[in-house]
Amino acid sequence: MKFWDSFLTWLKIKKKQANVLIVGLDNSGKSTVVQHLQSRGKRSEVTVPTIGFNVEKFQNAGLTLTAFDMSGQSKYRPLWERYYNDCHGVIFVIDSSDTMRMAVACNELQLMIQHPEMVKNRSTTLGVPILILANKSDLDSAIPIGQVRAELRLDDIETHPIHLEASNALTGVGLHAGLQWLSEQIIKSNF
Ligand SMILES: Nc1nc2c(ncn2[C@@H]2O[C@H](COP(=O)(O)OP(=O)(O)OP(=O)(O)O)[C@@H](O)[C@H]2O)c(=O)[nH]1
Ligand SMILES: [Mg+2]
Repeated sequence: MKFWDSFLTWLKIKKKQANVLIVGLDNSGKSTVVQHLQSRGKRSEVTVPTIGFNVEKFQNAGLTLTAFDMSGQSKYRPLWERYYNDCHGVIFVIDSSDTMRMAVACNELQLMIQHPEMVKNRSTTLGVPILILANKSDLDSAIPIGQVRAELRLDDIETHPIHLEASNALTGVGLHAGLQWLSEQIIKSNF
């Protein structure tokens, strides 16, 4: 079966499957990001706070991505680590206007990258690639992307491939570029 899967993938008849974990604090825009990536902007449903998590699929760069859209509420955050073992990439969504909780977001990011399941990667010495979306960049109260980089201490992270992209999940700005980077990193990791 595995041979057939690989053979069909090689023939480009079947797309390679990868798991992407979507995390970040509550209200940062995770479900809105997923909704946009899935519908390519054709639909605009109102999102409700996620309970537990939702699983959605979409395609990009020859990959079929299974997205685990996790709830960001503090009582559900312990759920995130249960999915680290089997994830090939992470989208960490930040509300760029939520300056009061930037330190909380930074702490959650640090906890995640230090988790043993996130450090090991199939065939490289680097950990799972992480796309950080500085979301809600359309809001006047959003801080500049350079400040998001500093507040999250991204320049200190050496264990994981990291990419920071400003985004607006309502219009889709930044999402395609960010997802393209993540897909390329996943393909490179030869999972
Ligand atoms: N202005 C603006 N609003 C956004 C953006 N992205 C999401 N929102 C809004 O932010 C609110 C929360 O979005 P969700 O996608 O439900 O947030 P979430 O991160 O999934 O939240 P939880 O499921 O509770 O963890 C909604 O009202 C969205 O419409 C954005 O880029 N800009
Ligand atoms: Mg949600």
